[in-house]
Amino acid sequence: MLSRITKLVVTGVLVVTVGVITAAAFTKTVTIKVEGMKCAKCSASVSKALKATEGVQEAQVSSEKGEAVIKYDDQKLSDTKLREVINSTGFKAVEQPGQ
Ligand SMILES: [Cu+2]
Repeated sequence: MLSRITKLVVTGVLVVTVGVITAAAFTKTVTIKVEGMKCAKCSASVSKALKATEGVQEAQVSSEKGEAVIKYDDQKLSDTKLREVINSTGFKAVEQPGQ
């Protein structure tokens, strides 16, 4: 029979493991092409809007590449919502097949 302490430790390890796996499973990274960004101020405003969105964990926006690389929580957000956020800043998220 397992001692009480062993049971507690096993339960604790399980909870942490499941938590880590769950967090990783719900994190998605997407690259969205953005039209209309001309300088660092443009990319900064897109980046700011994205980071202010609940569920966005990381946003790297480049005006030179014309794209935004976004790491987000799949449970809270969708790519459609991210495009809406980008469009709301006055720039245009380009629809890409297969995303
Ligand atoms: Cu600009």
